Formats: sequence, C-alpha cells, structure tokens
Amino acid sequence: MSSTSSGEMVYVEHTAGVHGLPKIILREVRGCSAEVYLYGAQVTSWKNEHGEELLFLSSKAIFKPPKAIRGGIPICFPQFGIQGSLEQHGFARNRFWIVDPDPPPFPTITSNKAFVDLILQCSEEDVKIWPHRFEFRLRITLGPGGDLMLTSRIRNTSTDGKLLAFTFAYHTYFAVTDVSEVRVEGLETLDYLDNLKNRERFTEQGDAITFEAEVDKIYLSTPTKIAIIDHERKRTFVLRKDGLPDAVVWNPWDKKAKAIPDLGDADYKHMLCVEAACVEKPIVLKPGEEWKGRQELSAVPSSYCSGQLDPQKALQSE
Ligand code: TA6
Repeated sequence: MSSTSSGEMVYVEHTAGVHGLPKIILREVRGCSAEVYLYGAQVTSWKNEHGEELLFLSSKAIFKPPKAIRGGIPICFPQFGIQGSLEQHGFARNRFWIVDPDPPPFPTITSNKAFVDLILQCSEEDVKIWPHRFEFRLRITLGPGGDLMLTSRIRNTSTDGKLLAFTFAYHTYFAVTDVSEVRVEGLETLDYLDNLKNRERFTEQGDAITFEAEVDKIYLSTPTKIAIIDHERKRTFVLRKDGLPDAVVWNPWDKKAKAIPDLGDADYKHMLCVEAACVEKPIVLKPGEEWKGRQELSAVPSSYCSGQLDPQKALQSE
C-alpha cells in the first residue's frame, strides 16, 4: 500500500517483513523508498526512483533473532569490532528497538515527511553485560530527492556519575555491480589501522582505492565526504558524515565469504562496506551529555570526462 483509498501518499507504513518481523517502509513522492526493521533498527533496503536497490542484502541473510541481519545498515554500538568486553559489534544490532513515542525536537526543522524515530533503551539484561545507562535515539529519513539520512543521538543517562564510553559504526553494505570495478575516493594518502594485521597502523599509498583482494581497514581522520564509484553501473554513492571521524572499508573476498554462513559464496562481488565510524578514539560522555553522529547517503549518476569517470564532480557537488 503506497497510497490511501483517497489517493493520498503514504510516507510511513508500518508492516511485517520476513518471518513477520515488524518493518517500516518510508516512501517519497518520486518513488524512492527505504525499509527499516525494528530488529536492530536496521535499514535493509534503499531504492531509487527507478526501484533499483542501492544497498546489498545477503542472499542468505537470516531474519531470526539473535542473529544480526547480514546487509543493509547494521548499527555497531556500543562496541565496534572485537575490541571490548562485548560480542563483535556490540548489541544494538540484535535488540528490538521501539518507535520513539516522544523524540526531542531536532534543532533544524525540515519539511521531510518520510522519517521514523526509533529508540533503544538499555534493559536490565543489557546492564548486566555492559554496566552503563544510556538512551539511543535514531532518526531515519528519506529525503524528497531519495537521500537516506541516519542521525543517532546517544545520551548518558547514568545517575551515579559514571562516564559512558563507546565506539560506533553505520556498517553500510553498498550494492555494487562488480567490486573489482569499484573505486573509493576521499581516503587516499590517509592513515589506517589494518584489521587483517592486528590493527597495525599504515599510510595509504597511491591515488585511488580499488579492490582485488580481502580488505578490512579503519581509515583515520577522514574527510566528511567519501565517494564510492561503481564504474559498471555508472553510479556514484556519496557518503557524507558528521561526528564520525573514521571510515571502515571491508570486503571479505572469496575465501572469507565462504566461511561466513549467512553470506552467499559469490555475494562478496556485489557488496562493499564503507562505514562512517568512530573506532580509534571512543566517544566519552559525562552523565547527561549527548553525542550526535550522522551519515547521509546519496546515489548519483557518475559523470564522465573524456571517457573517464570524474569523481571530483561527485565529491564537489552538494
Ligand atoms: O566492518 C568490518 C568488520 O568489522 C570486519 O572485520 C568483518 O568481520 C565485518 O565487520 C563483519 O562482521 P560481522 O560480525 O557482521 O560478521
């Protein structure tokens, strides 16, 4: 259902997804859409006005708690990776979130109609495995032009003076035609921690980031704009971010893909994770303090310059 019986557009639809899990569909007038599961507050689909899927979802994704959904945009919180006392990537991606009944207003008022506010409050079970008190509010917005915006607001709700320290990532799986024909712009010459080498620090060499083997890197002090250029599809994803200094780039390639039970053997060719993140230096909040971290995605046709893709145009365009 995308319009009411009187023909009015339905911007936000509450429905059921795989295995009856609660799902919210956001729609915009031009025909673009996004789907969000309350399980993990996870965006699992983002489509442009032609109905083309822009996010990768594994052909073997398991929609059964407590397993996290493989694909879309899992939220890594309060821990990114295995560095910490929790399971890999923390617990936000395998908790049921609720629709926020009373979200505090955003400082900027927009006319967007396709958005949903979700909240994750720590349960007593969570406090047992991670002894902290917090409130995590997430607004997911589909802009009129099809842009997908995720804004997280995390507050330390401790009443006993305890600091709240956490790491974070929007673990975004972009759908690409063939990862070996993809180039990432905006991270060249930066320092990174290599997850495949015990997080040893290196400096990126060369003028473009391309893919021909497994990669798992945490780029540090990254710019607010990164472009992911899918040469075959002639599409450029532009990732803009705020409050998230790092950017993780991951593709498991063939061998590792085979070892991941909920990933198809050939799926790695059609995905690339580029993740707005805060990993190297945890965010630390005093009681009552709030942190805000935002990721905004747009997909634009790649522009050509004498037969070559011109990523600068994508990076410069607002
Ligand atoms: O973001 C990259 C990464 O941390 C990799 O190290 C890789 O393991 C990936 O996330 C997937 O993690 P997951 O727990 O979802 O299998």
